[in-house]
Amino acid sequence: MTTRGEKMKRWIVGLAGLFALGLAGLPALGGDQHKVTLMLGGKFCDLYKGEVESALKKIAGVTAVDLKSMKGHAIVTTDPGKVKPDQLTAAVNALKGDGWHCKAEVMK
Ligand SMILES: [Cu+2]
Repeated sequence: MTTRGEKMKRWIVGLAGLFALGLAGLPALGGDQHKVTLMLGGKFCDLYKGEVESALKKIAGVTAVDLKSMKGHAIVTTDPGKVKPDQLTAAVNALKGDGWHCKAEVMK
């Protein structure tokens, strides 16, 4: 025989289980992104941040480029496993113009 109290208890346990699953899922979502910090250099490169940003954003798998949080650096958010750090540095190293060029290395 099931009492009202037992039913209630089962319901609460079930709800707690769902809640725990939800919590477990959150870090998995958060871990779905990856950040690479590039140290920028090169003659007058700091005047061409727009070029750096658009070159990095053109790479498939790059979801965000942050040039503001750390002076002289680009914090690049990528989908994990889709972008190799070498692709990011290569894109920046290819930027050059009349009397300027950019260089990047991955910060460890
Ligand atoms: Cu640095």
